Amino acid sequence: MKALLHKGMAAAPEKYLAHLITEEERTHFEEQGYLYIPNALSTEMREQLINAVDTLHNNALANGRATPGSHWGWSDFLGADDALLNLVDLPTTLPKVWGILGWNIYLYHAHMHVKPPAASDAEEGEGWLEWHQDSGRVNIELETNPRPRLSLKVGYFLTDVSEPGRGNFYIRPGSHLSDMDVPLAEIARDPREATADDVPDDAMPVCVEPGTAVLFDRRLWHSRSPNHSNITRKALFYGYGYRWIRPKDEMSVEVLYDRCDPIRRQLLGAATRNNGRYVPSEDDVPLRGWLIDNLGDNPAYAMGPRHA
Ligand SMILES: O=C(O)CCC(=O)C(=O)O
Repeated sequence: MKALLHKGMAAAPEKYLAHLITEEERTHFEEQGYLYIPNALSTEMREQLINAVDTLHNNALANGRATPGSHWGWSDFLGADDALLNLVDLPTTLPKVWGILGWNIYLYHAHMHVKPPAASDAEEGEGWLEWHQDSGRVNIELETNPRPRLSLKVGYFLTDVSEPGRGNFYIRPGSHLSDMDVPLAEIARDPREATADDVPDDAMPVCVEPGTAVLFDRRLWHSRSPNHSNITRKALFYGYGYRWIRPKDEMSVEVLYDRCDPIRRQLLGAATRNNGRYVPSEDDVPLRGWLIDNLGDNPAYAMGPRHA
């Protein structure tokens, strides 16, 4: 059965307009590098998302791509379940994303993580992810200081991480503005699960209720931490960047285009031509048209008074 065409933002602008970024939120994000959005997911959405994550994880366990009791991460899942696809233009978070980055954006990266309770024989401190800024060689090859933002991620916490020790996401507030050493000698690296006994003094666990979204600047130094609870932590991360940034994951999204509205297609990376990512036509960036229709004739208004 062919899936129904998603009606999209044009059908319900008020749902998005209710969540425009406030000046207080913008200031917090600019200064601290992150922003909490409580209740970004309804209970029903959260349950659907947990179901979708569990199904993919169980498939991976069945075919040997995941190991029982071990951390598992996965990408290229947007077509697997509508609940996962619907996060691409979620009314509670997308207005904050365009409010920070503007309208020439798309989803360049998405990954999910399932982190079970640590094994009883786990070493002290095992289960940290190496502290990192996102985007690998971007942090080596860009010459300015601080490095530019370029992208941000929205983390959705599906399970209860309201207390530390539950495999929490960790951040160093404000660290996005101070460049720190990156391993210049290496060709490249993605952060690895590791034993880390040197948690920085300014590190903070992100303790949030299930259904909270956390926006963070890609430059914010961050990590994942050991899970000493009896709750398996489940989280999703959606990365938005400018349309001229290349995708970071395998993303089989073109097959979804014919059931998406134009804005969702933009957010999934559609372009009229390659140059349309750098020099967009109206058809490349329907999000801009939506902002003009709903917020006034200058779409930069969507980013707030500083841009007006
Ligand atoms: O799973 C986590 O808490 C960390 C995720 C992360 O490091 C990332 O999105 O780059």
